[in-house]
Amino acid sequence: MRDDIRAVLRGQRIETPSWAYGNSGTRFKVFAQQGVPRDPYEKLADAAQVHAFTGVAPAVALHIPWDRVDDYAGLARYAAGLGVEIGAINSNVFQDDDYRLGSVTNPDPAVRRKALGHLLECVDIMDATGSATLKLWFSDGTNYPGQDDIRARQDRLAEALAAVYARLGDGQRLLLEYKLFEPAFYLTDVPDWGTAYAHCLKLGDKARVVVDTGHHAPGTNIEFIVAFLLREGRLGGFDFNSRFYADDDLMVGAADPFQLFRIMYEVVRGGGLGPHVAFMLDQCHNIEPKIAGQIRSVMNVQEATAKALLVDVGALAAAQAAGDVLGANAVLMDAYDTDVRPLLAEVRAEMGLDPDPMAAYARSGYFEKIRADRVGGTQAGWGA
Ligand code: PSV
Ligand code: MN
Ligand code: MN
Repeated sequence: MRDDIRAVLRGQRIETPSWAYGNSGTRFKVFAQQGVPRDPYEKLADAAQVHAFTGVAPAVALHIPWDRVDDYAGLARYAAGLGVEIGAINSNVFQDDDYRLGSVTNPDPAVRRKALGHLLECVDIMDATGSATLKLWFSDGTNYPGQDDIRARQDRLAEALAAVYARLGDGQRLLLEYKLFEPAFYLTDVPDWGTAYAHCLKLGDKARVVVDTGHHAPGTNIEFIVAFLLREGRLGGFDFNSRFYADDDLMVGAADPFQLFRIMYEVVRGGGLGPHVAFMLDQCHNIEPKIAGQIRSVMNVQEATAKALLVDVGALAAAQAAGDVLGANAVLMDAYDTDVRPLLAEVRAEMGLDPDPMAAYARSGYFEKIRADRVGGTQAGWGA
């Protein structure tokens, strides 16, 4: 197997979310699990396990205020001591009563000021932790036609984004996330990549779009969006997860591994495998064990990446140029149909890791230890 592919796989970097380690659920029920973290420090410790067994998950995204601490610089030092670092800072302007009619698009200027204050606080936390990325997802929208003025809400959104953008320091950037619907059902203020892209273009080069794979209508060609944004230099990253019906937040690559491969092929094709694109997981493990669920997810992304790297680009280009429809499709499918698990096992061995992260984690006894040590773990924030 080519050395350059192995090198890329060794250097891959996948960020796990702090909220994946705490209890989560649906609006019907949060199922408490044993051994879940009681505070942000324990979430980092769990994330460090995912990195220890995969070697490619060195960063952990925080969610504020779910991960609020007194000393953020201390939290970053604690992370470093565990062998991980703080990744994206995720804002939360969707869980206060004040945000019933929206946050930065709320018709009430006082609520807008409060929301903006939180977003700016998140940049302070980036300064303290050394995080380079602010990830913004807004639940803002309306439930009924006529409820509020669509254009005015866009103006308010643009105003808030501009204020946040102006606060970003050198080396910091803002990722704007879109979502088709939910919790608003009639209108969502950032419903699609086009809206996010347009706002980012206005803001400047430090503003990029983040693609959450669960945030599209069924059948959406997500790889087209990825190809387009990469081509325009505006793909900031991914929130990876799987969906069957809505924003299911299931393990990435579980529902549709072929889609994940197609996305990763466009990433490779567009030169997106690098630090300028953040590969984040945005998942909740409602019924499955959390650390193992994250390890499995990281492995799923690795497998899709390996297959994407295996595409014979020369043969593909030749078939495409010749108008050989079946030949071109066969080149892509050959890569997808390759069993890359032996290759990844070898790559892990080269990194000094166990070739089977799931088994190695199970053998480690970490879960038994946290189950005994931690009593009364907290919810991730969802379903609270
Ligand atoms: C809500 O849909 C959501 O899943 C968004 O995707 C955010 O990225 C995430 O929550 C964390 O706020
Ligand atoms: Mn997301
Ligand atoms: Mn989501």
